[in-house]
Amino acid sequence: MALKLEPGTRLVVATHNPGKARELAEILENRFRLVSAGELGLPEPDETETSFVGNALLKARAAAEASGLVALADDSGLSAAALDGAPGIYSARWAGPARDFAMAMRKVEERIEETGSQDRGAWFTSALAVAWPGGPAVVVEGRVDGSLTFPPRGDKGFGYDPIFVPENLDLTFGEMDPAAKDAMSHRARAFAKLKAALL
Ligand code: ITT
Repeated sequence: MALKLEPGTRLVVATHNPGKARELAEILENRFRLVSAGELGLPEPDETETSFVGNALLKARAAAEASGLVALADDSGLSAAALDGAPGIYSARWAGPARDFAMAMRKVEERIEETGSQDRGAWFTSALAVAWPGGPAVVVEGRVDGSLTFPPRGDKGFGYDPIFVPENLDLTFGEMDPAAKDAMSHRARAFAKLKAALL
């Protein structure tokens, strides 16, 4: 039988990142009854895999097993072309335990300057995984391309949004309205694939 996610399903959104949780809630609209990992007091698993897809599956499976509910997890990050894709899956870790993204954005700028490269190309990736308790899991990946700008601009969004300008636009994700970001983001593109697969 094909895997389906029925509208109205109780779905645990397995993230401890409030910016991500808000965006996922916006993108999922009112399709599901969302429960947060925080509400259920779910532990944050160590992200021991070496890819976005691997870590998204790991987080979704852990939340599904711990809650007994269908779980959705996102693993995402910013990749700089001049840094061969770094920080990538280490995007959250570059901000340290205090989740200091002003510092993390300076680090991206400094590391690129150290390479001497003029390439400011960058992309965001989001892997979205859905896992059923004791059962199967599905994972998809979405990506948005663009370029980096320094110093950071805008106070909307979260994480690295103030240094990322999506292709063919002038505003950073940090300057765009949330709905405009949601219409083109890596996370929205991953969800479109999930929708095609599961809804
Ligand atoms: P969870 O694992 O609990 O979901 P996390 O913040 O640790 O939260 P990740 O390991 O997936 O999540 O790290 C992704 C990091 O990449 C995140 O902390 C952001 O800084 C950055 N990132 C991902 N999507 C982003 C977006 O849309 N805008 C800006 N930064 C983003």
